[in-house]
Amino acid sequence: MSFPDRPPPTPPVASEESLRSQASPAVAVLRELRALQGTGDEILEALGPRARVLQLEPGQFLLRRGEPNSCIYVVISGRLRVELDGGSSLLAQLGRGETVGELSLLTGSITTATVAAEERTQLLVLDEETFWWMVSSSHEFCVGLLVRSAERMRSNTDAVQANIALRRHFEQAALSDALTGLHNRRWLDQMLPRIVQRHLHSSEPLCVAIMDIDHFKRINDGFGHPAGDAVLTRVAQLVRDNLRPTDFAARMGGEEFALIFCQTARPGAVRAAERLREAIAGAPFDYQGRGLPQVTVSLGVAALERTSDPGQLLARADEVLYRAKEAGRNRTLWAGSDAVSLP
Ligand code: GH3
Ligand code: MG
Ligand code: MG
Repeated sequence: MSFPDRPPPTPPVASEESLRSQASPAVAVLRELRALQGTGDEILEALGPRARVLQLEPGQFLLRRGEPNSCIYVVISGRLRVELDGGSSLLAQLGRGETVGELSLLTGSITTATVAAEERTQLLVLDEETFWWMVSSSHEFCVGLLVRSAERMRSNTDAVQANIALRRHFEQAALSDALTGLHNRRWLDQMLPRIVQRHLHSSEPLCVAIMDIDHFKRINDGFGHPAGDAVLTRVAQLVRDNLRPTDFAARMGGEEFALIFCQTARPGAVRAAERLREAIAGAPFDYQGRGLPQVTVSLGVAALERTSDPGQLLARADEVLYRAKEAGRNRTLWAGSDAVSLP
């Protein structure tokens, strides 16, 4: 069950009037509640008239996240649902003898979770004064309170950890390419400016290459789109195998990749690009046991200049890539000079 979209029209907490009309809970009932276990009958007898009984209907709210709370509630019967925010992440379900409200009461802060009844639920309500009276009267109550508070904190920490892991997972997914597992265009747009800044700041050389698979359309047309996908995946693997750990690779889209050679001047970047081009041109490609034509790539390399921004850097690499295509493909050219490698 999840919470209704809208709060119920009736106020979640019963009025004083109706509270008073409820009979005091019998000592026998109190004695069986986990929260009060071990507490002597004398204290339970004195507690009876001080405590109130509250009944919630299914879906009715007891506490709302962000609102103040000054009571501790013990479940007599029924079940409560504790969520971080209404309707989404279930934090806990509380049954007979379990308590809620102690953390906000102890810390004097707002409620950190939303609590509602999953079914018709009866609660023992200890207001602040009664709560502190119990603390000073019953050692067993204090010990139980400590244990339950520790459990509650542990479960909250677990939930926070799980949320952090989930967020990391989504952040990671948002920045990587689903097909190849390389970084994606969004990553490139976010990271390249930072990488450029870092290199400009430290006056270290940086090169960027754009690599494009030659006649990729022919693979799609001749062998089908899934075969094209298999080629993209294999090329990405060859990229990973042939780059240094300090370099970066991203799939910019389609059959186009950006390679970032950190702390590398143009001759080193061209050598790295050529090594990769040769590895691809020499690698066997197949799809479902069927051999595919030799795959080749063309690359355009551009070096960072003091005046260039990330956009210009990529544009210059793209420009030379275009020239490499025109010059016959399966080659690396660099910006600002003639071809440095013609196979
Ligand atoms: P060139 O040598 O000039 O680069 O020619 P090309 O055929 O490689 O380039 P073109 O731009 O004509 O074709 C690229 C093709 O890549 C067209 C597009 O349908 C295909 N493509 C883009 N993304 C994907 C993908 O994720 N998977 C597959 N299988 N094909 C894709
Ligand atoms: Mg292409
Ligand atoms: Mg292309």
